Parts: sequence; C-alpha cells; structure tokens
Amino acid sequence: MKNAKRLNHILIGFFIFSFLFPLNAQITKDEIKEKSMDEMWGQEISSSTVLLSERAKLFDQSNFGMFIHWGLFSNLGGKWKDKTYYGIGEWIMNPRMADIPPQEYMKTASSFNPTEFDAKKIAQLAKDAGMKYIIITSKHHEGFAMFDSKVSSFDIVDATPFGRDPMKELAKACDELGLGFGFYYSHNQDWTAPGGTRGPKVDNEGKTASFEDYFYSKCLPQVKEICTNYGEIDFVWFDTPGDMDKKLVVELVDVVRTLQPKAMLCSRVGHGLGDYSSKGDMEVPLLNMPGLWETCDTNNDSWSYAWYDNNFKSPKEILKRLISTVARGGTYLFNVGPNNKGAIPEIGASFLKDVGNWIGKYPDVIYNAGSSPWGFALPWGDVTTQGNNLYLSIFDLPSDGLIHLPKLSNKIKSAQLLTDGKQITLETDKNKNWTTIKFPPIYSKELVSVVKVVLEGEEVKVEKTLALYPNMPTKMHIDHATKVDNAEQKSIRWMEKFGEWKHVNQVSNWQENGSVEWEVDVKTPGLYYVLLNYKGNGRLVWNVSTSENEMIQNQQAATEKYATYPIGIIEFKKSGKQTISVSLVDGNKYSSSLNSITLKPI
Ligand code: H79
Repeated sequence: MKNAKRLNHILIGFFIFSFLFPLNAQITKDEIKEKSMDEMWGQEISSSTVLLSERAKLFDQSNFGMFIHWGLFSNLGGKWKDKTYYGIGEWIMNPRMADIPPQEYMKTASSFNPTEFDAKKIAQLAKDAGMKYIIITSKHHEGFAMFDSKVSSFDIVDATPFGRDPMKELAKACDELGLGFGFYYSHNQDWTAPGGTRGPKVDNEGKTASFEDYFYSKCLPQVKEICTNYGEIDFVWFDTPGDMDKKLVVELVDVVRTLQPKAMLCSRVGHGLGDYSSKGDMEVPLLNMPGLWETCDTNNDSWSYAWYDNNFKSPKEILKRLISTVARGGTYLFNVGPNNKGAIPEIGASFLKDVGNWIGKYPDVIYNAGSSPWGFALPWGDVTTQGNNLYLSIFDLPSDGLIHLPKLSNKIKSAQLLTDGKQITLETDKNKNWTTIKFPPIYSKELVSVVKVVLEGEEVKVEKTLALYPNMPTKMHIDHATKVDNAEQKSIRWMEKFGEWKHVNQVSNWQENGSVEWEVDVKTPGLYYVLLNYKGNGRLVWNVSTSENEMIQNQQAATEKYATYPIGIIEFKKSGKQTISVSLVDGNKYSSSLNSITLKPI
C-alpha cells in the first residue's frame, strides 16, 4: 500500500528534483568539493522495481533501524598522543586530523580489548528503542576487520587481545530477538591496505599496489566472508564509492546478490546499483521524496565514539527527526558508537529507551506508515498515515490549543488524542477548507502528542499549497518556493565540525530583479512580522512584497553564518491564496544567501 503510493509519486518526484537541482547551476570552488562529496556518497539508484519486491519489506515497513560505528577508532576515542581531535572520530587517521601513519595506527590494535561488549545488550537496546534491524561497521575506511577474517590478519580476532568475533555474537543476538541484521563495509576507501583509496601506495615489499590489487586481495574476498559466515543478512551498506570502476562495483554486487539474495544494498555502492537511495549524512529532507530512501543520522555529533562527545540528541529531537523522515517517505537509520570497551554510552542509550517507550505506545505513527499528504512538515508538527487515517504528531502545541490543517477536503469522522492508553475525542471545526482540531486545556504530557484523525472518503485529499497560520510562526524554506527568478537556487552543505554536515537549499547570486516567491493560503487577514534567515557580508537591504501590493523594505546586518533578522510588519488584507516575494535590493548580490522566510502573527 505504501509502496504503490510511492510509485505514483516517482515521476512528479523527478520533476521536483530537477527543479531543485538545476544542472546548469554555477559551480564555485567550494561547490567542487561538495560535488565530489555527492559522488562519494553516491545518492542515485537505477531502478524502482525493488520497491515491490519481498526483500524490500523489512526496510520499507520498519522505517527505523540502528546503525553502529565501531572499530579501532573507537579505542582511540578522538584522542591521539594525549591530544584531542574534534570531529567525526572514525576519521582520526586522516591528515586533516591526527595524521597517523598506517603502520603506527595498525599497532593500536594490540591495546583494543572491548571486554564490556555484550551483543545481547546491544540488540536488546535496539529492540527497546523500537528499531527493527541493526547495521554495523564490519570494516570502515581504516581497513580494520571487526570480524574474523581469514583474508587479512588486521582483524579483531588476530590482532587484538580480545580475540572474539563480535559480529558473530551480534548476528546471533539479532536473530534471537527477531531483528534484521546487516553489515557496513567500506569498499573503496581503505587507509591501511596497499592500493586502497587513500591507502599506502606500495605493499610491504615496496612494490607499487594498484586499486585492483587491493580489490581482489582484500575487498572482494572480505565481502565474500561477511556474506557467508553470518547466516542470512538483510543489508550490505557500502559507503563512499568515489570514482571506483563500474566493472568492479558490478563484480561486488554480483557476489552479494549470489550469496545473499535477500540483502538490500544502499545506493552508496555506486553506479546506481543500489536498491535504495541514501541521503547525505545527517540530512532530513524538507519535501516528500518518492521511492525507497534512507536518512542516516547519529545520536551525538560523531559517528564513532569520542570521549568528549556527549552532545546527544534528546528523546524529543530523535522522535522529531524520525517522524519527519517517515513523513517525507523515508526510513531513519540512527547511529550509536560503542566505546573502547564495547559499551554504548549511557546517556545516548537511555534516550533511545525513551524513544522506544514512545513508539511502543504509538506504533502506527512509524511502522508501515505512509508519508504526509501535505508533502512537508506543518508548523506544529508532522503527519504520517495508515490508509486514510492521519496521525498528527504534535511537536509544538500552539498556546491557544488549536491545530489547523490547511486545505483538507475530506470530512472528519473522528479526531482522537491518543494518550495514556485512553482516547480523548477532540472537537473539530471546518471553515473554508481549513480544518481545526481543538485541544483540551489539560492534555497529554507526552514528548510528542498524537492525534488520530479518521477521515471520510476513499482517499486523503489535500491541496499541497503552503498556508499562513494565525496562531504560530509559518516558516517557509527555499524548498517550498513556487518561483525563483534571476537568482541562483542550489543546495549547499558545509561542515560544522570536521565531518559533521549541515545541509541547506538556498538562493544566492542575485541578478537584476532577482526574487523568490512563495504561494500561501491565508487563513486570517492581519499583520504579520516578517523574519528572514540568511547569510552574507556587510549590510543587506531586503524587499518583501505581496500580491496585494503590500510592501516593506529594510536594511539589516549580515554575517557569514545563517542568522534570522526581523525586517518589518506586513499586512495580509484578504484571506485565501496570495503570493509573497523576497528580493535583495542592495548589498553583496553574489554572496547573499537566503534560506527561509518566517511570517509570525502578532
Ligand atoms: O561512516 C560515516 C562517515 O565516516 C562516512 N559515512 C558515514 C556514514 C563518510 N565517509 N566519507 N564521508 C562520510 C564524507 C566525508 C568527507 C570528509 Fe573530508 C571527511 C570531509 C572532511 C573529512 C575528505 C577529507 C574530504 C575532505 C577531507
């Protein structure tokens, strides 16, 4: 049911995609780096036939899985020779971090003894968190096999005092708890194997090693091992294909297809040969996307354990990101990083249990849930579906307790607040296509409140225009714009800390008469504050105008980081559909980058 709907949306999805990412966008120096990042991440997939196949079910229906980054880097925990390196911990070897020579790095295996590793406990945590499968790093870019490998002695059984195969234990624990299981394997990068990408150029005898040497002596045989020795596996999650030859990727895929016909491959295998598409690291998209896709995200800032990183996402933040990913049509793969002892840090683990408790009460919000008929998040929260039942997840209840649903044609049979095992019937009201649900003054103290709305009619009918809410700020991103004229729209990403990505779809490079336009349905006429979120330099003069010819213009400062500035107050005189457009009147036209506009009722 969910699948069929997704197929219907594929064509329109491609249309939106090409609109959002025009091929002729001008590429700056920074963007070149980002373009190669896209190639590394390998976001494209070639076919959608897998959508309807049996083996896609686990992925498509569970919508929530556990990702685990664990390796030798976990033993270092972000520190090398008494110095701390901030950023994604699994990259500590990299020249831009501690710059550790391969031979020296390999020696650290002798002190890796993760005696607190408890496969059953980890699998139980995944289950308690409401996750349906685990995908764990069998070999990351560092080249160290976290499984018993006969192909290389740089593995956890031969090179460490630990001497056990934790992957065997975890595969078994998952099986016993009815969880799916899969491996991450870094097929292109290998920083310690001669010939691997970013690895040593010569072998131990000083002979030049080619990528094919690495591929045939290590990568392919190790992938055979992980596909042979751990029973049936559900996923092989290759990463960062870079510019790997198609011929080799095809060979690798053939091996997986032969040995593990039920395993799903993510798009990062490269050359469009994956079964589902993987978004950029830590990226929850703003608009619904068709097809099978996944957002991978992590529970703090780093993927692997780092001693200082206790910036764990709160249970509510995790739920928001999970629900919004499902509401956009995707699956959420959420990462934890066991430490040098093999244990998952306590704060992150306890937050996951809170998440699981919540999902246990509201499973229909997540499992086998369909995407939001609105196509994007609404100001108070987000919407997932089961058939034509809507599940409203309320992240921020407006102070007047009114939840507005714009442009829903269906009549409502019932609206119930699901709380503490009880169902409280809520009053609803319909006025010119705006449906309003009234919360009682005392309501659930849940992290996220859930309202189940049962609709009349065969299917959900929603007009996907943006709406201006009378009781909450309405934030509109560039993704939601209906028109961009004489300015350049493109997605950019940057790193906050080393390897920690942020993503924004923005407009810059403003030409004469450049403007961005949004169409909104106004519920309540009146005065609204206008706030713009942008970056740039110096001072910028912005103009904001509506289709009723209301206009404001003002100057504000600009900084190199995105920030929100008030521009003034604009009036909407009539209810119904109107447009609002923003243009840059004065200031650095090339660098001024607009991210969003917020309209806030007074
Ligand atoms: O396993 C996690 C990351 O280690 C891995 N994918 C997730 C799931 C990943 N590998 N590469 N990337 C993500 C892209 C990151 C590239 C960067 Fe760099 C690493 C940016 C900064 C450090 C390479 C080196 C590009 C610039 C410097």
